[in-house]
Amino acid sequence: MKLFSSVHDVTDINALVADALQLKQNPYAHQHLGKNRTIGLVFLNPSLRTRMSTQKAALNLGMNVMVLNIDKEGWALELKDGAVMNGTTVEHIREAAAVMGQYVDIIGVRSFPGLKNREEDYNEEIFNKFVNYCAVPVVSLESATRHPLQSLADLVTITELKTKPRPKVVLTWAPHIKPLPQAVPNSFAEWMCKADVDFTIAHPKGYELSTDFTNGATITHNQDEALKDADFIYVKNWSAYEPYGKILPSNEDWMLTNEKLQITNAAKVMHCLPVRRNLELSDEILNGRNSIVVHEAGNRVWAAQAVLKKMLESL
Ligand code: SN0
Repeated sequence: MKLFSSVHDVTDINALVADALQLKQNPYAHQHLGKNRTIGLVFLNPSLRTRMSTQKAALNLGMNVMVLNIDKEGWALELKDGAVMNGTTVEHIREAAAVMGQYVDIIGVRSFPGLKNREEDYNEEIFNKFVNYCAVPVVSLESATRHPLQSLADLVTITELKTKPRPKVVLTWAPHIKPLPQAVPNSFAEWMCKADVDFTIAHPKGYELSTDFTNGATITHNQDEALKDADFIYVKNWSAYEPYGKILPSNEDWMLTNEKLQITNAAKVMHCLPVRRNLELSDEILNGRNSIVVHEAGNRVWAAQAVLKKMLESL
């Protein structure tokens, strides 16, 4: 595997999930693969789980790890071709990415969307520049439109904890005070549409995701209807796709509570984290027995390790 940027880069998602669960049983069995190999993790935005779980995954495989918080510790990066760099940017992404490719065998990149220009974000301009200029395999650590390592960990978690062959999985929109990317819900939707689950998306009117990601899902504006008999509930806020990056007024009643869980099949509640308590998700759920958010975050290691193992095998 030379690129992991979406579900479309994976030939068999069930096999990849099985690999991840196998690695969870036996984390250190492939240390020879990473010997004398280095991964560089480049962050243009904050991270806790992605950073630590991907480092851990690489260390489990015997790799060396370099982390660069390029937004804070690197030279201010110019992204536009043809720019006259007489302002605040110091180094062009063409040189920066190419040079990093000289030092490492695999690069991981986190590049959030600006949420201003939809075309720029949905063309993945920043992420694709890294891919084009670094000349080594690239793994997405969340790009403008997707978070595939998160989605793989989510599918690993559902596969591990399901109690029936084809569980009902519901992605439900949650309130927030800041416009957040569509990357996590886009990505979760496109993985679930390929997985062996019965998949429903619930959101208030106006929060329709791009149909490029939701093809095959049942979509409703009625949260109660969606939650009925759910086995897994995936809670996430996102800003509108149209008008792009905007928050629409008054949907506070979409926060999940214990009362709303009554109509589910004792659903397990998931969230990619970080979660804002009592805004996106109530204390009672996060502190209660239905929440699996920490378990889910733990599985980030095995998802990342399954992907890095595939990349090392193709070096
Ligand atoms: C990011 C997002 O894509 O929604 C990362 C999730 C893994 N989340 C945030 O930016 C949260 C920011 C906040 O202020 O709550």
